[in-house]
Amino acid sequence: DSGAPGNLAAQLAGLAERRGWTDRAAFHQGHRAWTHGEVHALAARAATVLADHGVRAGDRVVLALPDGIAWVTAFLATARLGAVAVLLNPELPAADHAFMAGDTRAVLCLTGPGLEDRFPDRARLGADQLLALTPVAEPAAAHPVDADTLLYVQYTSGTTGRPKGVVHTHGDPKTYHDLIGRRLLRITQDDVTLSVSKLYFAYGFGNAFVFPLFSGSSAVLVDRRPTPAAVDGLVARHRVTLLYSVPAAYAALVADRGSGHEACFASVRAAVSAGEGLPDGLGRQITELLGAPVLEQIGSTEAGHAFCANSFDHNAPGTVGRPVPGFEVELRDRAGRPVPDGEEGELWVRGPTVTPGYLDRPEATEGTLVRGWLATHDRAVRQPDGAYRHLGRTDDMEMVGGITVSPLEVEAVLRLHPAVREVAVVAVTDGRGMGRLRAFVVPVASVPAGLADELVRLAREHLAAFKVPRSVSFVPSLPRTPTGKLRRHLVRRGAW
Ligand code: 3SK
Repeated sequence: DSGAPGNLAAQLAGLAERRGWTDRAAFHQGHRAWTHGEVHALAARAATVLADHGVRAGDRVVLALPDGIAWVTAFLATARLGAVAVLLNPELPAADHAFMAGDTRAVLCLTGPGLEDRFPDRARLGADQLLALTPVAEPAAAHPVDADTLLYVQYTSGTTGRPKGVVHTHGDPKTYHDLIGRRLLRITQDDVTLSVSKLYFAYGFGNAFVFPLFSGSSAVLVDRRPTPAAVDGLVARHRVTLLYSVPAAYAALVADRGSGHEACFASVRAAVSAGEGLPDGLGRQITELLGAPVLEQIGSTEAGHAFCANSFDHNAPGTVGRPVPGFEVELRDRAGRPVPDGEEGELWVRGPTVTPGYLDRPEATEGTLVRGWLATHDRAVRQPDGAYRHLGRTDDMEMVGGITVSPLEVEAVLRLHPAVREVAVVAVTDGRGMGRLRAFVVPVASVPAGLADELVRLAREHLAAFKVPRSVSFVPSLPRTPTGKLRRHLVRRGAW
């Protein structure tokens, strides 16, 4: 591997060797643990299995897998070959998977349990098969690449509702770790991570894959989103020190308090929150429950990981913190002029891990990346201490449970129902301060009995679970501009 120092898989295997981490646990799943040495040895052999299935440097390989050792092995094996991993949410509907496999021209699709019939027109390999073939394969040499060679693609929804592939390079993960894992979170080999956010998502990828492998620490992997009771059990069993989650999951954990589980959180030294803003008061409740500081941060798929973050040195509750060292952040008005402290503006970011662009979408790239600055489409205000208070999104996208949802996509599905004349889908805040999707529907005539249930069923048939509206309200009209454009901000506020 010494001939391929830029290759992430080779870099990590070399690091584990040099630092003496090979016998230390890297990942825990169920009742098993894999050491750093085992993980890199598995990946080197799995690379040969992928090569036997036709994967070459530069090829795209879909990973539609739940979190687990197969995901880790598949990612590192793909990286080792110099191929590009396409990280997909395994819970997406078949049509989304087909679109993304086609968009990336994937040569091989690695599928998890229950997804055997996905990607019918492409070469496929099940996670179980990959793990069964790996021990008998020879280890593959790492393919030489540069720091700016593409390593992985993650999908993000665009304002048009059509997902776009965001690319990142072999050099990016080390930078996430140097700037955030090591410097801000002070991760050492003794840490144990639990991330409620999954590995296919930028936040989970950094937390539970990159940081443990670069620090010699370990992560607990869970193949589904854990319930509060499961989080309690995992924290206690593995003596988790770093908990990464999103506000909705923290709220559920807090709601579960009093069930006698508080003592199991004694090992936790920090609770990191991202994905959407923490509602007022929730941060304090989390600290009371866990006995640890809550460090809120904000990032994006395009930035790779967090670009603003609170840290042990500077933790300003109610804010997403200061710019991560190495990142520049500017607040601009709609005309692109800088706005002064205390005034609301749009967040623009420049930094070492910002994506070079969207896969095969030069126009979308030009609209989002302007002279090296990334338009995040977030609204924020800068405080005198340099920390940013997040005020929401500038565009029409909605945030639910830390995931961006295109309301246009949901509306398009609901409009398929013949009783729907117009529809607007927005995130409304529930009693616990969490964003939930609600559909406002103008019916064609009077509302037939059972229409709300039928619409939710329709959405379930066509969309991923997190895009299904939680409630439906029937209204006589929707607020529109004179040119017929929906005034979505008024729908959100219920003010028309
Ligand atoms: O969603 C976020 O705010 C986030 C935070 C940290 C890393 C990555 C992401 C997407």
